[in-house]
Amino acid sequence: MNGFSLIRLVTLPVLLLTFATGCGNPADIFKQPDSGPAEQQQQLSDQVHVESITSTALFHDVELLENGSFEGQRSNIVTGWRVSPFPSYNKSSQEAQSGKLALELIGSDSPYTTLKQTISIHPSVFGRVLDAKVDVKSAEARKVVFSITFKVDGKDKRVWRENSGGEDWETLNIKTKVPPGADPKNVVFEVKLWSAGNSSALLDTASAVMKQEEAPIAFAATERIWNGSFERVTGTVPEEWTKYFLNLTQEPVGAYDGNFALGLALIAERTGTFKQTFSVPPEPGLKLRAKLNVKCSDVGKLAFFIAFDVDGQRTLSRIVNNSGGEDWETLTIDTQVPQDADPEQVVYNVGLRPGVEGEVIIDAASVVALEPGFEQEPEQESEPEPEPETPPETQPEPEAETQPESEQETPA
Ligand SMILES: [Ca+2]
Ligand SMILES: [Ca+2]
Repeated sequence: MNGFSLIRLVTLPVLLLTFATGCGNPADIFKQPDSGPAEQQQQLSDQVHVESITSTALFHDVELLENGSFEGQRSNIVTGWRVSPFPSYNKSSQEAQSGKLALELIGSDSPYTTLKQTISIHPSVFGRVLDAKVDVKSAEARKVVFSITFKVDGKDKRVWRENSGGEDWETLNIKTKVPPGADPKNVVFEVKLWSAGNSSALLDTASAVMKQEEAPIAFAATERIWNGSFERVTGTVPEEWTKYFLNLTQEPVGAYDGNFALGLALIAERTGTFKQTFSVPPEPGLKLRAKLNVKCSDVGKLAFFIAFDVDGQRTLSRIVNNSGGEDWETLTIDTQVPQDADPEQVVYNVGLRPGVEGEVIIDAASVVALEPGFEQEPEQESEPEPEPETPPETQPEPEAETQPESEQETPA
């Protein structure tokens, strides 16, 4: 698969150049005036290498996926893609967005049914923009997660989108810079369907191309928090989240977003915490907008903060709930990533203080990043500045870091 994609990438420009120059030997276009036969032979054998250096512009706007329209399907086998669990968790559909067929993913016994394809990008495009998209139709919101994963120093760097749900097709689009150091042969295009409930999703028109954009791109639409709507819960904890000294419940009534909100309840007379570690683009001066929607009748009992790791020291931006009403309250933190902060270790954290009495419900946890110059995008509403910081000694979180692992898995 990888090798095949690479060959496709490399041979296309060769053919284009051959055609454009109208000569039989594509190596001629690189020939120096004084080249002899031996040199020509060397150039022929180096042809692919030379091409890869001299015609990088042609690697833009070339489709990197195989069978992105899902037209190649037979007996539950969809050409070019891997579906798991396999077999029988996908089928053809005549309800196509492009061509004659779409692919229908069906929920399985596993938490997810997964469709993926590994693509190769050209090494010269590091730092440029990968533009990937797929059309999705799935009735329930946030059942489908579309992601692009880069491998950097053996670690996954993942960018994703969730579906909005409804009766119509929607396009999930990821536009992201290729991170420095990414393995060019191991970029994974993946669509996951959360299996819980009666789930299925139609997919069509998948695409991944490199764009020749070197200007900064807006990260605003890229959500940094995984499963921030708390729709996907395995056991008692939402996927990708960690809890300490809390009972969590999925609340099916009155969600702010999707089908569920999340209820938090203390299990001891001490601060309970709930958090997720996320990464941000390593851009100097990057600004973040973090949000959490809460219902908490006890004013000042719920703290929401974003924590950065700067040379081993924690730096916080923090806000507490202050409406105390029955309606949803949106807590917003606007902050800038500190210089020298570790971009891979930013923590989204919710703390619940001892003494809270009423019900506490949260939903729609979100962080988006804005590159400098993009903070005035028109779709942004203006938000009040967060309240001034209180001193670090009032932070509820540090002792929870040292709690035994088993606390995380304590069933409700
Ligand atoms: Ca199709
Ligand atoms: Ca939700």
